[in-house]
Amino acid sequence: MHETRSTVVSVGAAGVAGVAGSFAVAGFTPAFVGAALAAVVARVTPGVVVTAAITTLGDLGKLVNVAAALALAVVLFGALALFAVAVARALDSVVAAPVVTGFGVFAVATLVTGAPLASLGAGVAAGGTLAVSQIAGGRVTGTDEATPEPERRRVLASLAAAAAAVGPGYLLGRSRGPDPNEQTSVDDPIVRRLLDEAAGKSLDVDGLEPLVSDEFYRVDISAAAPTIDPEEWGLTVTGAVDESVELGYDELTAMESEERFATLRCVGEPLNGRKMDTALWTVVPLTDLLDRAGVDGNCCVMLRAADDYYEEFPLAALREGMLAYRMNGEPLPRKHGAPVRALIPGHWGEINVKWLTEIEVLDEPAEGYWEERGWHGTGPVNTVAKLHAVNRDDGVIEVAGHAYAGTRGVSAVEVSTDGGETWEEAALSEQLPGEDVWRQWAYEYESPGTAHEVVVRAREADGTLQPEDRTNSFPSGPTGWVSRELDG
Ligand SMILES: Nc1nc2c(c(=O)[nH]1)N[C@H]1C(S)=C(S)[C@@H](COP(=O)(O)O)O[C@H]1N2
Ligand SMILES: [Mo]
Repeated sequence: MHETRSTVVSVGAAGVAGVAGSFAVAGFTPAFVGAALAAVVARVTPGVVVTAAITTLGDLGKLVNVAAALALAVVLFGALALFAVAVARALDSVVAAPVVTGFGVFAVATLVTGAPLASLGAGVAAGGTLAVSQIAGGRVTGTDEATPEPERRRVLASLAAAAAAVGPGYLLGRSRGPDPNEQTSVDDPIVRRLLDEAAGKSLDVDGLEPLVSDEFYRVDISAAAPTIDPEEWGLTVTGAVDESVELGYDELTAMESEERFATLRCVGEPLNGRKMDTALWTVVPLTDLLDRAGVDGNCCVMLRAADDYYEEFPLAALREGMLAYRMNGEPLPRKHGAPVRALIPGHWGEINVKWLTEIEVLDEPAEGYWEERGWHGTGPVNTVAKLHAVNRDDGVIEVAGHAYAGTRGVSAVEVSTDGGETWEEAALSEQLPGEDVWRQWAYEYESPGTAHEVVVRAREADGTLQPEDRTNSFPSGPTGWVSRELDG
């Protein structure tokens, strides 16, 4: 079947409008067809490719993922529109093409997202765009020999209709983006005092993040964070327990809580990377809940989340774990797992499961999401001293960074300015309360006037020196001393 250019443009426009209609209603949430497809694409992409994307592209990988998903959504909806045009020709019907497009897009979007309301937006926008282009073209079935004028009109009308859907659709969807939670800060004097303490203990070094991170990194398997109404949220403890228990949000927040400083670090980050941050979390320890369920056996647990993420690790680690529902005095932001996430002291970020919904106690080990993709990120973090700030003032060089050793604690950071020949102790920020929190270090020295290599290494609380041998982040997290070549 020969397709005129105007047909291709109009079905393409319908595809674009469909995606825009979905975004208009859903915003960037899992109900948006682009986000849902991005999650599907990420999940079916082989582990080696995902790992290569993480280690080489970093956050750009996410962008590529979303771009691919958007293209896929447009092609999918466009193909549906093309099919609808063919049906309309066969039926020789005026209304068939937009109607079949609308229903088809609605049905497929609902199938992909499980969200009929946002999918309705997709269907209406796609069907509407096709209707506009058909009316403008002055024909419906497209079987006639194309004459230049209606052809042109049809192309222009299609583009205009798609633009009319994309512009307002984008604005509407974006307005749904902001996290309503993020504005409502809780005025708690204990939180205030602890945050002030952290600010006071932070070293005053240009270009060095304070002890409580200004911006907390983010790692997600899905492009769009789930949106969970706290009133609808529930956590179940299931599996090898005497009795399954369920916990609601009001019940959780009525329990006795603690304020805890804790650092998280991603196993997939480069040695001197930026995926390590600290916050003050409002938490409820998990022990009571586990006791209530009556845990049998002593093996492991699988934590499951609303984004279909799952991670398995030893029960012993979970016994030290907590449920966190506030971050720096504000309700846990959506992107960090609202309404409730797990915090497992001293362990790699990946088992700190966000949007937590289920704790299943297992009799036998199993593999989590990242372990199925080759990672070994369920254990304790590696010790690291990072070098992020270099300041120069009149022949004096100041280097600084953060050091973290999980619950083993950091007692010293040592700096070499001659490539590891000789070592000096850096100044350390005072320890914040809590045993799972990083420290800052800073060191000033007279510039040698020539190029030189600065190396940093941390010591744990018991004096253990951070291992020197370099390994990549894959599969068990990066190891080795950070070093940097500096000019004189
Ligand atoms: N449900 C869920 N939890 C998750 C993830 C995820 O993709 N989904 N990512 C994990 C990883 S790999 C890390 S490093 C931390 C990061 O937490 P943050 O995004 O709050 O910094 O969350 C972990 N918890
Ligand atoms: Mo991670």
